[in-house]
Amino acid sequence: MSAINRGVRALKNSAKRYSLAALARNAFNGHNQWTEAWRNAKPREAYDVVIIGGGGHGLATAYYLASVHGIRNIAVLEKGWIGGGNTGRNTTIIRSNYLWDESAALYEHALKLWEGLSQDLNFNLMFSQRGVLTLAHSEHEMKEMSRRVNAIRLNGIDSEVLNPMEIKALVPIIDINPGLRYPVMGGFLQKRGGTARHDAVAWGYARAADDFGVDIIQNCAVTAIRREGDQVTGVETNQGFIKAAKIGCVASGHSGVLAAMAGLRLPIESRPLQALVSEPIKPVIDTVVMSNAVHMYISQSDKGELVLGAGTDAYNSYAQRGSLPIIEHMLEAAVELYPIVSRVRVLRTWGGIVDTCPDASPIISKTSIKGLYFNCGWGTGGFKATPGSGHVFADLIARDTPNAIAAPFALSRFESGHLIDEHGAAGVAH
Ligand code: FAD
Ligand code: PYC
Repeated sequence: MSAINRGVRALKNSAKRYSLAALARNAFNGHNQWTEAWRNAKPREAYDVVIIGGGGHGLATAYYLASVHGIRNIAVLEKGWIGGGNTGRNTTIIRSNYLWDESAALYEHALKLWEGLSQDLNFNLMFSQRGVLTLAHSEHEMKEMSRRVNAIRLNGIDSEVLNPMEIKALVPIIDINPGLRYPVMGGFLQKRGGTARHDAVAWGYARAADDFGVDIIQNCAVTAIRREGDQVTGVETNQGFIKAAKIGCVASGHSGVLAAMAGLRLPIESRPLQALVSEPIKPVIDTVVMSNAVHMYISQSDKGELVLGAGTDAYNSYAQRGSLPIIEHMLEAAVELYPIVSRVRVLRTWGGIVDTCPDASPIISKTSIKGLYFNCGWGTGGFKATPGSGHVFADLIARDTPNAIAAPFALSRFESGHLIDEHGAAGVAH
């Protein structure tokens, strides 16, 4: 299909989906005739770009390749259902308060995109800038916090220090008794930080990419990456061989597996990361509070569930589940800091597999194989980066050269030693 035809189809799809007549028709016919938000595409023989991984980052990459770079002969291959990986498993915290200049540039680029993303995708992502507060529980953390806040502000990113009384005013359910095992000594707040609806991010990008003619192919597992000499030629999948001039791997916890398919080894470990929600209760907290020292964080979803998360499990695994002691440890801390938590029931716990780099920073990089690119290593904190990651990765794939934001995150940093150590900003331990 030509680019013009795809453009015309995108316009027609929009008119069909969003017109008042369509709304009225669907309201009166029992909502039975909504058009699918994206086509259930079957693989074609060849594509200019194949993206492996239909999470937020992969879908965003496809969307920006199409919308910014005019490359529309693209397939996104997802072994399960889109957003069924970490995109649909995370606790949706968004912020850009990182220590080093390179990370500040990357995560702030993402946050700026978040600020206009619902409009850009014409999809309500429920992006809510309710603020993200990080607590300090010791003298050491207080000093570290001053350094961090100064660095963040020097990069033009909002960050402010709060004392315990100010924290209590912002978060009435918190216990600021100085006798606690981990007393609240202070904290720093990024007011522009917040949350978004994670599934909506996958759906919004999928629909927008589909409007540009991108084929989104679910239940399509990549089983091998083929190359001739040092150039990729395509991928083997459970739906057959698909030719590709360029391949972008955006498979989060399974990045190491994909790299091995191409004969590469990444400096990555894959570990379970767990979270849970309580039964829904009336609104009790309208910001996000993180506490790195005790490995727990809390927010409240729009449905009323308390959303609580822990640090990573200590062992490597590809099972999307973690161990009970991590949950118990996190809940002990939660009950101490927020006593009302002891009176709500746990509704659901789950885990995802996160891919962590030795410096707790991502990889956005070309490889030694022509046409093969990796976007991975986001560890416990890639949801917040979704739009920025897709935007710069699309740019890398389209131009075959990294832009200024992506360049520091190339694989070559593990040879040169120019690591970007963001363990302190990771929010949860890993
Ligand atoms: P994914 O959404 O995992 O997408 C990768 C996709 O690749 C998957 O759908 C997978 O099925 C597919 N895939 C893998 N192998 C293949 C193959 N061979 N063939 C085809 N498809 C394949 N980050 C934050 O910023 N804030 C948070 O609050 C936060 N909380 C988190 C809480 C938990 C419990 C977890 C697990 C993670 C959290 N994260 C958070 C991290 C964040 O979820 C991830 O960094 C981010 O979602 C990664 O997005 P992605 O699109 O790269 O990965
Ligand atoms: O990166 O902000 C973060 C985060 C919070 C919970 C998990 N990751």
